[in-house]
Amino acid sequence: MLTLAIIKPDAIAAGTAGKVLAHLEQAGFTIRAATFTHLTTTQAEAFYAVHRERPFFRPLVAFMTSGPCLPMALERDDAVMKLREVIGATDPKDAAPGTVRALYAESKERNAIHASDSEENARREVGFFFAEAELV
Ligand code: 3AN
Repeated sequence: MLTLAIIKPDAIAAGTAGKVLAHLEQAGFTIRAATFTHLTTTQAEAFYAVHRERPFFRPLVAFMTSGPCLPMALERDDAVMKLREVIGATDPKDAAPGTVRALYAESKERNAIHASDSEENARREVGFFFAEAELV
């Protein structure tokens, strides 16, 4: 099963992307596709369209377009649920010890990594960044 992760601009800027990736590999995930990219405003708005009405939508889009990020399709059994476990809660203050966000996130917004939250969203989000032919 595949899920989508994005190592966010804060982790890239902090130089912790490699550590985050090592953490995910250690947790049994295999990289099936990855693309180092700098999202445009249009792309970030489309990706986070479900949050359009939320008060944090504009700051979220501004943050996600503030620098490069690393979207990846990751494979593992039970990938969606397991990746949510491994990354921890949205706010690093609530994230369980040893999770990616507890270790590397700065704040609720600058929280190091995105992960799909359902199988349906994982299919949509993997498809947002990668064509089927790019999944190796
Ligand atoms: P998660 O990334 O844990 O699935 P979501 O889907 O609720 O969290 O929110 C998407 C992104 O929006 C989060 N990763 C975070 O960057 C940002 N975000 C969510 N809630 C807030 C908030 N209250 N204030 C600022 N940013 C937020």
